[in-house]
Amino acid sequence: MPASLGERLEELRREVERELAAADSPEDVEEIRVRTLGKKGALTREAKAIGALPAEERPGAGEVVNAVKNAIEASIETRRAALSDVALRARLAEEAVDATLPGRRRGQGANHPLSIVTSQLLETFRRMGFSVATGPEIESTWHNFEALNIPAGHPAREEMDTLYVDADHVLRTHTSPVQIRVMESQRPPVSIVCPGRVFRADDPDASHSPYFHQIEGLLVDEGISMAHLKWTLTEFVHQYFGPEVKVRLRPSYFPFTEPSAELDIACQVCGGGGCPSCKHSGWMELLGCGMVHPAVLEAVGYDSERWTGFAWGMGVERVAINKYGIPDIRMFFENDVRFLHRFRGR
Ligand code: 2NL
Repeated sequence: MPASLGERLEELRREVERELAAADSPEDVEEIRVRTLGKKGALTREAKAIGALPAEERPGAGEVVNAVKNAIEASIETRRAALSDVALRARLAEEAVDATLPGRRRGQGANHPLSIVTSQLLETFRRMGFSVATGPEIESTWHNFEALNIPAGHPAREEMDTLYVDADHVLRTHTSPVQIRVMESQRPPVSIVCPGRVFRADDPDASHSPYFHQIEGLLVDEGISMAHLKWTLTEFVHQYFGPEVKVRLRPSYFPFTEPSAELDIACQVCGGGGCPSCKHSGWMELLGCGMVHPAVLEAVGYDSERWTGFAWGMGVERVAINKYGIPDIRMFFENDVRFLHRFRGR
């Protein structure tokens, strides 16, 4: 005797339950659903066969097929949810982070001593009314030399001293070209300070580096004399090094100033009494300065009969070496953290 519709459907339901129990991913469950409830599925085939039954048997058969279909759909849904949950838990376990682990410590930074000294010096000049100007490190020979009254053939232009980029460009040997650029771009009065890195063709040793830092200053106006130079730079020394620090000017020579001078201050190590660091003179050289040469003013288009000015240049490394007692200029550029950490919190 052939199995009844009810028996066949009950067998199908049990078969599906067994397969669902054996499934171990949501994809397996989907495959079972298509094979059972899809267009060509086993249950769909039984539902279609109802149409061929005698009219009085159809309602009963429809009810049985629907009941089994609902039961199978519910089982599939339950199994799919369970397996999705398992997949999610597995992923969460795999990607888990231990939020209680201590974080990685970041090393504490510090300002570089040259940055500290540069900002302190600039701040002092700012308070006295100077503006800060900067410019390029690669300069034309015009801005670096000619405009500064250093003609072709001058020894300072030799390749022994100057790093050439090409025939008419150099790595600037001072920050004076910044002042030339400012004067070219505006009429007097001018009062600026120019910080920056400069370059010389020097082999490094304890007191030489092929790059170092300068701050130059320039003031141009009507009626400016050596007296203004002396007062301004003395006031700067008193503000930066202390109100009692003695100052003296000695005659010197620069191609871009006339007259020119060196400014010395009382030795900061011994206070002026004499010690090995000032070679027992009681003085230390701080900067070079002078009245801007008329040829420089004319080179930027200023009338040197009407306008006069003074200028100065100082080495930032020298001030820092003095302030912190640093024995070797190369220490500024080695980036040894043990050296840099001395300046933490300053
Ligand atoms: C030094 C000497 C100096 C200047 C720099 C200057 C700039 C212009 C015109 C005239 Cl645009 N002068 N600068 C003047 C005198 C000395 O530096 O020993 N520096 C470390």
